[in-house]
Amino acid sequence: MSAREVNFDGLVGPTHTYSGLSHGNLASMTHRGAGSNPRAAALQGLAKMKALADLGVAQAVLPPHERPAIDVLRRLGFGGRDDASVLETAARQAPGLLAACGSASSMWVANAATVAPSADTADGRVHLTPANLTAKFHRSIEPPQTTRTLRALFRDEARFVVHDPIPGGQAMGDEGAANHTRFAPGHAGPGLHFFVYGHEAFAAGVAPARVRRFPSRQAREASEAVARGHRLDPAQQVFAQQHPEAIDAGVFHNDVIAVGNEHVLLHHECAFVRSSEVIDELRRHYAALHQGADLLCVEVPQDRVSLADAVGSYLFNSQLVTVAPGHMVLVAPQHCAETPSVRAYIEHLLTGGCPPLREVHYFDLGQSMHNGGGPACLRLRVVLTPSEIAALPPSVLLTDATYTALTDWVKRSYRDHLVPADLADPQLLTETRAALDDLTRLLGLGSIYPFQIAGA
Ligand code: SUG
Repeated sequence: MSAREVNFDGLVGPTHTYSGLSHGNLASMTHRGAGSNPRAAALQGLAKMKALADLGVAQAVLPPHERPAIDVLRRLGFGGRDDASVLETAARQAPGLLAACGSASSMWVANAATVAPSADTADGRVHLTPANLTAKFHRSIEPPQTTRTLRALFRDEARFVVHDPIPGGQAMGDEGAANHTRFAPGHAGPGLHFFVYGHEAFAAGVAPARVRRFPSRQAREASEAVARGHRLDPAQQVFAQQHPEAIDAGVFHNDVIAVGNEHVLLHHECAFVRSSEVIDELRRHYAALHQGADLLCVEVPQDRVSLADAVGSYLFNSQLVTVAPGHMVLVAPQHCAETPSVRAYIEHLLTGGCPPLREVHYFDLGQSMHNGGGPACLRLRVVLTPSEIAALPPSVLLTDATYTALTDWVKRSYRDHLVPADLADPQLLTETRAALDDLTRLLGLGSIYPFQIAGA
């Protein structure tokens, strides 16, 4: 059955701020307290979506979450007559919690869920497991909304299963597709699922996540649970451990150090523990699934691109997309063009270093990048058949008309300057809810947000 990859991009929410919430994510740590521009952030994201759609890549949108999360602040004991008093009390007593509950981090939808296409699963349905995101408080409050949103989009239960997130606790962290890559020629099944974890939760009894300089976020046991839930065949799964040195250099997700597409894996020399064994295992499994076909693994040596340049430029957080059979495009952050070692390496890839790669397109995603979110962080890949695409609410697919409607919506609803202290402003909450109400109508999603759902 024919299938294509649909890139679902997260729309940046109206409360996009820099609060330094992600220890281990160097960009987030560096930009703590800086002024942000939510309007520019959302428009930069939309410009990338439009460019991909123009390249012929199927493109869809995922809506942002309601922030500040008043429901969470109330559960944390900030009561009051009305929502304005909740904000005021939280700002006075616990500004850090308010910043976390106001973060627009749901934009990085590579962390929304892990996905298995219907060609790969035992019951022939598309499986999605929302990530539990237990490693960071501000992200751990995302799964309930992510689950509601995915169930509103993938609502046909004959075709789709949206699981509950994996039970958490810090050691059982699951960060979704950012630590998962699927390989398959032309995206058609059966695919090989590559899961990368940072630590084993139960390696020595109940162990906490390994902490050296920076903690790891993904547990092997969580990835295994996702694979079981998705009813994948063991022959379709490979697990590998992220290199602790990479985590300590700021590689908080595998998609900061490796990217794959169809039959290609581009990875840094320091991405995995026992890298050559991992690559052998991947190639063996891939050949077994696809009549001896080769998985092209391109290793980027440390002496060509250092770990520091890889993290600083976000080379591996580029999207590698197929625009025609055998013709791939690298969708890279502008920072790559400005980092000499990385720019030179991309030239090498384009001139024979990675034969299917024919073009690079650079994008200014500075607003998201300053929080550690490059092109690949902003998208969730979902391989769908034509009838599965037809079962989605049509307005979530990006067309010229939806692009225009969404950019107009951003221009009339978003502020162009915020600092974390602005999250206490009750007027910002009112504006945000009005904007999200408009958006759910525009996307044909019905009521999905706590403020729209009585008693949620
Ligand atoms: O989880 N940054 C996000 C960036 C996520 C990037 N995603 C992928 N690599 N797939 C994170 O660390 C920073 C928010 C702040 O500091 O205000 C933040 O959450």
